[in-house]
Amino acid sequence: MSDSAALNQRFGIPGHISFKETDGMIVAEIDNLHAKADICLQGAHLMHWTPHGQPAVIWMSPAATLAPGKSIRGGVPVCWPWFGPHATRTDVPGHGFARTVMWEVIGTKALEDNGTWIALRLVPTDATRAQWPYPSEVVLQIAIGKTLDMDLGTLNTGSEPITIGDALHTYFTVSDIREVLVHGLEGTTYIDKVDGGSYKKQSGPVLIEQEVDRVYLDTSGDCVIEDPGWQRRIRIAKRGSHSTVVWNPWFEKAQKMGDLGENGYRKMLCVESTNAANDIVTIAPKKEHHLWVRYSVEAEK
Ligand code: TA6
Repeated sequence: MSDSAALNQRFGIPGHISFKETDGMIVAEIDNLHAKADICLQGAHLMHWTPHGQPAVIWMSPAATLAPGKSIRGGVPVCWPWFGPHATRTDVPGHGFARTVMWEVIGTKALEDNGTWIALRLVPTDATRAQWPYPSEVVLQIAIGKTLDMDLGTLNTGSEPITIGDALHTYFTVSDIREVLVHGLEGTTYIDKVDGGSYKKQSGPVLIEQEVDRVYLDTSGDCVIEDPGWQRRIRIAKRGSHSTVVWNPWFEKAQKMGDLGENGYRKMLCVESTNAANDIVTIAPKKEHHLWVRYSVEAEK
């Protein structure tokens, strides 16, 4: 029996979730009364979330490719157990290994509000242990409905404290990057990675008129992407994260990256709920840390 057939037998729920194999990759497809979504089991990578009657909320690059061990451009990459470059090692991937290794489905459920719940757990290997030898378990829970809820949980199964950085590195779809505003970060301090890592203060909402790559510090409140072109606001609520990354590569960087598609940078904006910079997390033995987000769409006021 194929992997997808076995998964459908054990975790498929008619009217909610099924599993298919595409280019050798296993994908969970969710289609319920509220929305459509799909999740690649490699990286527990949510690739799309489109509430019925809405333009897609989560952006996927038209030039993205699904390939074993390769990160996917778009969706919600899971950055774990570090964010950005490793603090000391150069032989390990930026943003950690979680997004390019296999995760296993450990549960699915039809929710009372007609949403769909799925839980996935990272499958440790010799290769992951060589990068991260600390006893731990990481589980991503996702509830797809009128809202998109994601909970990245890390359990310290060892007898010593562990320290992690992590993020839900979410790509949101916008009508035109030059038109949108990001509210919720006014007056906060950020590290400007486009300007030598200098510390700056955010004045007013965030406008995107050039490459933006900023780590906003001590930020735990909601962010709102105001998109006048589609007369909608995307609300990003979170818990367990006190830093927020706003990133758009703009034209030149996008050209160099080569996997955002023709002018793809104009249709996407990353607002990432993170434990990054000084916001790394130390977890005591047998304790857990949860990074939780809720994405929702509101009509333009
Ligand atoms: O979160 C912003 C960032 O760290 C940028 O500096 C850029 O590198 C982006 O992530 C994409 O990283 P990736 O490894 O997915 O190409």
